Amino acid sequence: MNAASVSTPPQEILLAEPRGFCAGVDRAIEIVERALQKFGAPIYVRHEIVHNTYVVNDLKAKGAIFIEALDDVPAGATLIFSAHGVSRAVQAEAAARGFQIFDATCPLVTKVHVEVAKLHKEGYEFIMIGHKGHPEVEGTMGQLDSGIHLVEDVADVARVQPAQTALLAVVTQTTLSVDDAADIAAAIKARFPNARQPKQQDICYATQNRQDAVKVMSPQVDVLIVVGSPTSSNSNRLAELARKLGTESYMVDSADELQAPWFEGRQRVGLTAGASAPEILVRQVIDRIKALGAVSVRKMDGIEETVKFPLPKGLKLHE
Ligand code: 0CG
Ligand code: SF4
Repeated sequence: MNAASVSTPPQEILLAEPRGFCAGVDRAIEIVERALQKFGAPIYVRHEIVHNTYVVNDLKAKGAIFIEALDDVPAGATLIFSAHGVSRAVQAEAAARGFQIFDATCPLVTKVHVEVAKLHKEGYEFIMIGHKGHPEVEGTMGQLDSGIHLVEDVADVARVQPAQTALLAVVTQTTLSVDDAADIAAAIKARFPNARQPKQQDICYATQNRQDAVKVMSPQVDVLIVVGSPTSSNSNRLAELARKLGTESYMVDSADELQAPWFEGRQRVGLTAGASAPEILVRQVIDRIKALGAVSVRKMDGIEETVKFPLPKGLKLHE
């Protein structure tokens, strides 16, 4: 970078397509909103409904109470499970306590739960590719009492010790790096050639599409901004992917976190958002980058998402 370019303001913002809310997040937020309208505050939500600070604060202001332990939910309350899903133990405990329950688990996460239960009945043991401690991993692994082994990377594959290898199936978290998951799946196949891979990738369409858009955009920009909260797996993967492709990248929870030096001498700024990050934050980020000197915004071409999931029963206002 020469001295002249250091003072050049960013000229153009390139907007990734698709970006932001997926169908599972839309549905999960709608479930909380409707429960608040229909039953009134407070509505209890187990874990952040989706991993986004703005969304959680907005729902808190409307009367949602976010908890981790069911002990913190009073008798007779309405309880919503987050989009990431819950274990069988949490489901059973919530039912035993008699809460009115609405399940905002994304149908694409539920699909993995159903597959695990079905193959378990057939005698399968599982290797799950995912991030330890992530609520979706806890929920999916918690579909069974035992027999699911977590691998986080290729090195873990060498260490995993299934009780048998004749009936072994691979499942994954929905929001992983597509490329890392493929490498880990290949290592599993090399060590356990019989292991059954998911029929269709467990990684969801939204994760795949947002990563594909970053792959197209990265070589065309000098820096990539990802709107997303630190707890959001799929958002983190977008910034990480850009960096792997050699593009400087920063993830921000809101426009306030943007730093002027990131844009100095950068002609093109890429902008995307994780599946849990609302468009209002993207607009605020655009305004801030414009205030720092960007003059235009250009939307990239990308595939249009039309996926929509139905709401659970019992949430229509006049039902
Ligand atoms: O990406 P993860 O799984 O951490 O979840 P987030 O809430 O950010 O987004 C989609 C969902 C559920
Ligand atoms: Fe569902 Fe994928 Fe969205 Fe998660 S990121 S809520 S799995 S569509």
